[in-house]
Amino acid sequence: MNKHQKRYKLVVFGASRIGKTSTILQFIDGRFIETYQPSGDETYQKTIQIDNKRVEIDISDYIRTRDGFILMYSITSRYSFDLIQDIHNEIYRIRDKEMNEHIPCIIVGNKSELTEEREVGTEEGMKYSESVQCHFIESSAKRNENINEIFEIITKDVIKYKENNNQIESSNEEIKQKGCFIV
Ligand SMILES: Nc1nc2c(ncn2[C@@H]2O[C@H](COP(=O)(O)OP(=O)(O)OP(=O)(O)O)[C@@H](O)[C@H]2O)c(=O)[nH]1
Ligand SMILES: [Mg+2]
Repeated sequence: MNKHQKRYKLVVFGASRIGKTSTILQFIDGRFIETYQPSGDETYQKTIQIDNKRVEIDISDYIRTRDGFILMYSITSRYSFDLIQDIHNEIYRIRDKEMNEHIPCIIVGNKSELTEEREVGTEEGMKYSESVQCHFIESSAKRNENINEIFEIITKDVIKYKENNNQIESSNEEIKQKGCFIV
């Protein structure tokens, strides 16, 4: 990684067996494995191009201290969709953020090709995501549908978020240097 290249840390959260590892492997290696293997705490890296800039993203399943969150459920599992809502609340609790503050996040309904087994409607996923100000997409790790898009959308959100926060930090710095304090 050259020293000008930025690195962003993402995490994929969600219930067991909904396709988190499959999505990451499809994205990183362009492969899909039918047989299920439970995950440990692996991390994966890939360099992608965002608006003509190369950025490195670092993806894991289980780590907490992340820049952006991919909250994944399977459209075939109502339980996994409900769990996303708990995880979302938990992230805000751990980060000590108000619900109206933005944390870079995308909600992903995976296994989208299993239409016959669908338990969660597209509209429903979309509505919930809107209500918590997260991006939303349905994907299929199996068919490699919308996989790159997941990582592109979340990385753009993280970049924008970091730029805004740096602006806020540097303007706070300016205020401090001018000797003003806001309590
Ligand atoms: N039909 C279909 N099957 C999928 C898709 N994505 C993953 N799978 C299958 O679902 C099973 C679980 O996928 P994993 O990627 O291991 O799920 P995970 O969320 O990482 O599971 P844990 O690591 O246990 O939390 C595997 O048998 C995959 O082949 C998909 O888009 N469509
Ligand atoms: Mg896994």
